[in-house]
Amino acid sequence: MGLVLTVSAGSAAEPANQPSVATKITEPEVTGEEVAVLTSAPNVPPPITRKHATKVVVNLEVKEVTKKLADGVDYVFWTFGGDVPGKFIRIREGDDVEFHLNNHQDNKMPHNIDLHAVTGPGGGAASSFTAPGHSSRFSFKALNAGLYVYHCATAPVGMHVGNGMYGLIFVEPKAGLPTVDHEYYIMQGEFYTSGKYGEEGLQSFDMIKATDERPPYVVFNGAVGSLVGDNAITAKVGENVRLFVGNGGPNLSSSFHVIGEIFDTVYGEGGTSPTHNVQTTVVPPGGSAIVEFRTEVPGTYILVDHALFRAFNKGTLGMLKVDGPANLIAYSGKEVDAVYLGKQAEAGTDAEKRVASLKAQVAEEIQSNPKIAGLTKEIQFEKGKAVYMQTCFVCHQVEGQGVPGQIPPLAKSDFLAKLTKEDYIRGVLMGRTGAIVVNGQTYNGIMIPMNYLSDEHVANVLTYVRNSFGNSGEAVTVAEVTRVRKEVVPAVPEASKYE
Ligand code: HEC
Ligand SMILES: [Cu+2]
Repeated sequence: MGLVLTVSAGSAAEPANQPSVATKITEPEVTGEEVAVLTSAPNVPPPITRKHATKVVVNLEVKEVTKKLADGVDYVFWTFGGDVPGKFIRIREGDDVEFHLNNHQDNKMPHNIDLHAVTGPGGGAASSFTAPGHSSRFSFKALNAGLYVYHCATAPVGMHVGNGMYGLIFVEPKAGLPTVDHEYYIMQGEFYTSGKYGEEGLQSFDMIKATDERPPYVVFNGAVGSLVGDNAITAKVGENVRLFVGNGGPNLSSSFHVIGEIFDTVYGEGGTSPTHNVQTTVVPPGGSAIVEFRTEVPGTYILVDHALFRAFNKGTLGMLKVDGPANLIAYSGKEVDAVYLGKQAEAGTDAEKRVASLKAQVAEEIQSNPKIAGLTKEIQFEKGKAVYMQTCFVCHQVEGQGVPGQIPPLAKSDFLAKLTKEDYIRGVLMGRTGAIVVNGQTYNGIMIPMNYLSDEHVANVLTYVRNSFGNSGEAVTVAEVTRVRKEVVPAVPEASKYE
């Protein structure tokens, strides 16, 4: 049977280790019974309108699933309900919760759950340890209102959490929260993949990177791009938006910020006292915040972890699209632009879809057709564009036009036209210095070596550059880059290798 919540029969002065008398809390106002509505991010279950406590049955299933972490990158996520973050649970202060944790029979690992909304040792963990194909039940009373994280607490705990085992449970205060037009669920977490950011294929969990706190990915809602483009959350001008923000970690604190918005209200740390007029709110691993704002100006608002390399290079970037008439009193400018967004702007628009549709075409043509070479080049081109928008555009600019007197153009560059493929590749791997003349102008700058890019990234970006901005040329293959890299990066001398 389920656990009976115990309270100490004595007063607060009672010694902590004295055995307490088990007493079932039966509050007269707990009436009725219902099954909790659970939602996947970014959706939130509807506000609770009942004015009394009830018994709430929560059925949560643990599933180990292979899903997309980024374009071309898969990962085996361990989840509460099939997605990262886990299902959003919404109950009311004073409710009696009967919790059922089901561990799907196809799973390989035992799991459990620690809900920070539970008062009691382990937050439910000890009572919910469940082997694959089994189910556990325990009960608790929602004593404190607030927004709480839940997570798996099975050893190695960091690994279970690092694989995606976290979510939010909101214990709605008795008086409820003010009514808003939209509520969304956003939860940050890092992923410690064996490969670098963007390295394609199925990635495994890297324990050393996790211990060193060096995640290749830091994302909202379990994947790069989960809140970008068609997946963006939305609102209309003049509406009130509430975000339930959590952080699963396992290691990094989030500096949660919405570019172009000020939070009118923040319930800091997921508690119940509101603060006002906040720019950035800290959400620690295992913590949360509720943020609210009214949208005044139409456009795209970017949700970030303001530790900005995470946002622009590791994936912690989402979008809120606000529709409606311009509000020239509040703001008179243009929409957030591609230069701010870089690669993410592309991910949010067409590049990803183009790659998918081109790949599908390749699969169709593969049998017989010489068109394959052309399609492969197009795929490289689209992928290379993403690399360009992340790496090269800062200097050479979005249209390859360069910066007068400082950065040479790539657009219709006569210098570029004379380079061999090897020269191109060497330029990216080793950097460039010394005076060069491009389209009649002399430039004498420094281009940093970008040898941290993978062979595939270099091949793709050069294929893109050689076929954009008025240039045309053959594709650069991965094999060519691998060969040049061997020449320019001398092999490690035998003596200095670790034994
Ligand atoms: C930090 C700024 C910076 C970044 C980032 C950068 N470049 Fe450059 N690039 C330069 C500068 C400066 C030069 C001129 C170097 C010189 O004067 O010798 C240059 C020169 C070049 C040239 C030869 C000149 C021309 O206009 O045809 C090519 C080709 C080129 N870069 C390609 C790339 C590619 C591809 C990337 C991205 C993988 C990239 N660059 C990233 C600054 C940059
Ligand atoms: Cu687990």
